[in-house]
Amino acid sequence: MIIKSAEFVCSNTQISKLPPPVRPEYAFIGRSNVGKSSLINMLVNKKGLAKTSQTPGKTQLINHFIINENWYLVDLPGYGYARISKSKKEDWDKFIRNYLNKRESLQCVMVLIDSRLEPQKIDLEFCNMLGEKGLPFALIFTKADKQSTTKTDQNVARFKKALLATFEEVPDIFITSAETAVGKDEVLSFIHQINQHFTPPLISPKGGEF
Ligand SMILES: Nc1nc2c(ncn2[C@@H]2O[C@H](COP(=O)(O)OP(=O)(O)OP(=O)(O)O)[C@@H](O)[C@H]2O)c(=O)[nH]1
Ligand SMILES: [Mg+2]
Repeated sequence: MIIKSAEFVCSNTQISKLPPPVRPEYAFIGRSNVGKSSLINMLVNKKGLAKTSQTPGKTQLINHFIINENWYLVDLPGYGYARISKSKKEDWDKFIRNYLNKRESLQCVMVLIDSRLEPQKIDLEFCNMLGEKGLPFALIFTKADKQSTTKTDQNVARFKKALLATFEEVPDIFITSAETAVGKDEVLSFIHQINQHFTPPLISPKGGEF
């Protein structure tokens, strides 16, 4: 898929204020600092579109970006940031769960996993929660430039194995790097495939191509 345009639309904490659910949407989620915002920028060739930082906890709202005037990428705050107050954590849980439960146009949750790490309990729990809700998800391993392919493959294999303790099959898996753009074509063509099958609701979006 060729990216012709990518624009910021809005930031929200309230589901009621999100754009109308008339276009296919893909949410990027994962631990704080895993590289969600960087991956979005890499996919759409626009450094600085989603705000990134070396300090975890940078993204704090539900951020919608419209791509090719016809589908949304959504940047979400990360989970598992230790230096966050209990009440903030509860707020996070509430509004992310609410978003995941209620967003009709959400086509696939893209769960980002740090490819340098062995399977982390918090990531497996998050995947299990999605599985219990019946929400489609894909796994995106990030920061693959930071170590050898062998090491990445080992961690991916371990994660798959851990998932198979609770799932019958593993979801689609992508290995990516925001630095080298590894995995870009694969992720975009995955999204493109799903976009092709999106059935617009009664109000159809104006113009544009998927
Ligand atoms: N080497 C390398 N660094 C990366 C990659 N992706 C992200 N980073 C770095 O990791 C740090 C965190 O990246 P972000 O994209 O802000 O991470 P995030 O998941 O959006 O973080 P929060 O919004 O805080 O949850 C930044 O310093 C990025 O430059 C990657 O693929 N390779
Ligand atoms: Mg971010």
